[in-house]
Amino acid sequence: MNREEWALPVGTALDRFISKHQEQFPYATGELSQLLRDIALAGKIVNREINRAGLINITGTFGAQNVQGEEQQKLDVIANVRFIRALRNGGEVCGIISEEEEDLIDTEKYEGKYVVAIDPLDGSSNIDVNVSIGTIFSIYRRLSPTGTPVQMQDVMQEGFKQVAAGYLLYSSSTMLVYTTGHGVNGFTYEPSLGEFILSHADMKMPENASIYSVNEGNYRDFPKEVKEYLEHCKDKRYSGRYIGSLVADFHRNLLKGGIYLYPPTEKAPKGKLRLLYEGNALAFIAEQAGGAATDGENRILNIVPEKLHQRTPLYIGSKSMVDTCSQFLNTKKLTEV
Ligand code: AHM
Ligand code: MG
Repeated sequence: MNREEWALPVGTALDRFISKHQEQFPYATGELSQLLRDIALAGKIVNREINRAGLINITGTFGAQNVQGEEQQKLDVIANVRFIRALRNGGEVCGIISEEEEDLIDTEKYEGKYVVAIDPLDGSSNIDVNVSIGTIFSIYRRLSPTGTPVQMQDVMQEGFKQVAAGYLLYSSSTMLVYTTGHGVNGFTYEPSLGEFILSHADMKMPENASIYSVNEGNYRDFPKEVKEYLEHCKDKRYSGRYIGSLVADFHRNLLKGGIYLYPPTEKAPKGKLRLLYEGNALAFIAEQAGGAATDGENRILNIVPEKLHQRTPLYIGSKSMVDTCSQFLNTKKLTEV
């Protein structure tokens, strides 16, 4: 069946959409479908916590730091616990890596065929100020045999091996956007029904656009080639839009077209964002929607991970904007700053 034949109308509930898509794979056992349902359910729970955040005094820092030495917010901790619990209880996942956890988590569900990488609450600096935040996830098929404990090799796979990836955006409405490698679909949460409903079918990132999204406060620390590209954006009179929540900035650019940049800086010579929790999932979605993602030299999805919490520079968005940016970056090889 081609994509048109199984396309479902806007208004279809997520559950039905997942089941219908499963039917196009004759040997599918339903485990990936169940895993996606588990993630959606955990997303609903986290969404509820986020909506109550201001009321029940659960915002603010938790008094701990995550493995990157950043302050953990209470909601970061809550989201981390909720997603890990949902994934562990579901039974389809033998291992989990999380931006908020130092090590690989063995779920002890040895029959689970999948591993998940997750950033449970992205954009944490925006939690306390009621600005959009998100959850990002990547799903890989394990490499080690089922029936045995998860191995490090299972989670250290290149991004192009993802079987599914997506994000939840907690914003003016809550959305789940995901791909299984057959296009990108977006579902809006209808709170009175407790359902995600297909609202954005077969999403395509506009090929060219005029939004650039970067923390320009870091401008002086950017490599010369990045500064030149940003000058080009200004010469073109592009609009600058930066929320400071990667999911929200990415989502806007997915709908309207644009480029998001997190270049290396003096403080963070590999950039700030993480390859396994942020870069790979969004790169997979971007490519599936016709966009592109690079670290300045390599396609993000081709990078072989070396460390769980590895960081990467990220240039992601509309294809022709990322291509132009890459041309600027590669006029000379990126100078280390
Ligand atoms: P987090 O996962 O700790 O929230 O950090 C990632 C966030 C991204 O959502 C966002 O795009 C970026 O960090 C903002 O960083 P900065 O404040 O340096 O611009
Ligand atoms: Mg993050």
